[in-house]
Amino acid sequence: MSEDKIRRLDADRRHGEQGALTTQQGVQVDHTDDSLSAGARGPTLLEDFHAREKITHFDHERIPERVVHARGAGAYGFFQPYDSWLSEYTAAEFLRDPELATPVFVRFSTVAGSRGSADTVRDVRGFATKFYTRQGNYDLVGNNMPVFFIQDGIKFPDFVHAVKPEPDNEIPQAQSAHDTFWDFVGLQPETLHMVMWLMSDRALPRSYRMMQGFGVHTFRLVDGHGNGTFVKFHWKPRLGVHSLLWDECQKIAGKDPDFNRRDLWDAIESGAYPEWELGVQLIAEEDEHAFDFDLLDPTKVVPEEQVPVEPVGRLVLNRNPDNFFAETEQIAFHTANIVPGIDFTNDPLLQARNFSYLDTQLIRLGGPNFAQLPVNRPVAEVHNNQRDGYGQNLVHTGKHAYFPNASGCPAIGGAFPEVFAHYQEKVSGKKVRQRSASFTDHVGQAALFWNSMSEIEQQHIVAAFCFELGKVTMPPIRERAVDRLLDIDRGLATRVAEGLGIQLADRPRREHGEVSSPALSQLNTTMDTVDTRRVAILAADGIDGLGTGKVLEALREAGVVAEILAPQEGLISAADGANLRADRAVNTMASVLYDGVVVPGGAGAVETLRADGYAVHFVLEAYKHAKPVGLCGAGRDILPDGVLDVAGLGRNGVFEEHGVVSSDATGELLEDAFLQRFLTVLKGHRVWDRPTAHIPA
Ligand code: HDE
Repeated sequence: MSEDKIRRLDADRRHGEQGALTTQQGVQVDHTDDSLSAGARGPTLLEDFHAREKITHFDHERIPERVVHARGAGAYGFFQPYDSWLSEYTAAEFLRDPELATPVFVRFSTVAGSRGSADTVRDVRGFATKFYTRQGNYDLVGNNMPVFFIQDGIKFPDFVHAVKPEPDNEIPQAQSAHDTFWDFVGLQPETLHMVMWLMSDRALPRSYRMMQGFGVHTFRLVDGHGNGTFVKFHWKPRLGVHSLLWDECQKIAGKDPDFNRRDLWDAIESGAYPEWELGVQLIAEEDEHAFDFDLLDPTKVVPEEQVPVEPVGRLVLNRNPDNFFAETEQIAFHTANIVPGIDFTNDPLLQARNFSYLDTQLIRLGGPNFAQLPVNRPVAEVHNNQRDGYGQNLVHTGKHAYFPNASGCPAIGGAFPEVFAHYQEKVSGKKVRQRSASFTDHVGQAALFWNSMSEIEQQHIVAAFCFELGKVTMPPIRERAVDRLLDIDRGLATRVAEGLGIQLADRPRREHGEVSSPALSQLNTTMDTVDTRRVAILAADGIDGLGTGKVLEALREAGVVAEILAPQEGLISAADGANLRADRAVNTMASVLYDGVVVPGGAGAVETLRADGYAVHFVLEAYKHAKPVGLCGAGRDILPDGVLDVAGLGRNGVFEEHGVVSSDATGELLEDAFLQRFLTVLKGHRVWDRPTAHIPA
């Protein structure tokens, strides 16, 4: 971040935080606990300017929440290219200069819910990045899914009204599992590809730090001579792409509705800075029509196997905001905030967005001067003749607020790429209200997505359809939606129809062949790391203190966030006198808030834990959710006899079966073997082949 920007932010931050209590006018007051009244039991006096000002300001604290993407969390960081190879394609300095770290603010969000809704709902996630470049602010306002529900922005109000809570009773909050959403889907088949993504694990991210991001539209890069190249933007997370299970999501929505927000905040506070790689798919202008879909159609991906994603640079988030409202709430993204070297295409969804974002900020932020808010201010200098308006913070001097004027200020800039120049695309056509014929295949890529999923991902998709459509109250809506699936894949439609107990129409499916794109399966994104995974160690008095300490140390050394949970917080008296402290009481947490669990040895401790419903439920639930379970020595007795027979717990030595890692003696705990196996399972995120039907949910 530039020194100037830091200085300005610091000045803003200091405002109102230091010194004695004053009114807005700077008058010091010595009492803010009682109103001014005529006698201690008398009426409050109108002349109490301090009380009136305080309450009036409070009355006006709220601004309209975003009409979509109201719920979000953000952070500052930087973007830096690896090298200068993109210079051949773009004049945008921040993408070309490897010496340049451009400051950014990124805001992640859910789409449908209100500002106070839970983080772990089934939904698309926003991934919006503001680059404070030296050539002006550039906003890449993307999502964690590479396609969208509709092709033309004119359908956006219809789509959003359908997915939002129903208007008569405002139910349900932050969910697509209701009649109006599925009514729209059934009648508007261009939604189908995106609906497949929404029913997939992508809609349930384990963390914002473990999501891919996509610019969605095809944009243009423009080189220093004005030549264009089509581009698709991709963000790939360093930690791989990982999801929660739907059952977990629903439980976390109660246990910790701020789960994703907290995760981002905690990671940054602890110095585990989230990272993504920016990649681009480049397509030459002359190849515009080389695909069996239209590049301008935002319901289509360009398969990575066809056009590889080439790495450009790295995004690191390393600073939490100081004030949620001032920064995360007031940040104003706009797809039309672009810089020299980047341009739009005629994607009709993008064209509508280029209108909508400025328009929405005017009502949300109360007037045309929101770009002066600290989080929105460019680091590039701003000079123009725009004046006045609500919330004007600048004191413009001089007489000239028009152009041309005698002083010639502000001067007109030089030539591209110093100034922005629109890509000189040739356009012609009759004025028509008509969808291009090249936009009509709504199911080919939905089938591609389905074909590219692993068996477990397909199972989750079927379960998601059954859940969502199971909440639909009007049978014709449900039936039409299932019938649409027939066009994608008969197997999918049959499984969903069976799950819902409805009869599938007897008509042929459309043929798409078995084409697949392995890059679409998130199981192919797993990275070789356990960084910031959360592991609970269940403990109680009588625990094997030394062994537990070693597990804790080894996990933390590997980058895991390991926490000791005990029936009470505070000191634990270990069997061997070692010093251990519980980080949290087990009943304030839940297995759904962790990625794995370890029960160390110590017969006394395990007896106490076994008598504690929370602890037993904790391990069983972690097992049910396919998480790594580590059981050492007496820790193997945590569960009722026979429950985990499948894990081969009777065996000697260090043993792993279906992600349950056990060692038969406490001494073994110290062995690398136990930890190595546990960490290997943790790297895989979940143990998808674990049989769990015998454990209650
Ligand atoms: Fe948005 N979208 N959108 N959208 N969108 C907004 O802008 C809109 C679309 C996306 O963290 C609003 O400031 C229209 C696609 C994100 O502040 C609004 C259309 C994609 C965010 C708006 C779309 C997005 C928004 C609401 C169809 C993925 C949150 C508040 C033409 C590529 C940004 C605001 C943040 C927010 C309009 C479609 C992503 C109303 C009209 C496609 C990440 O302007």
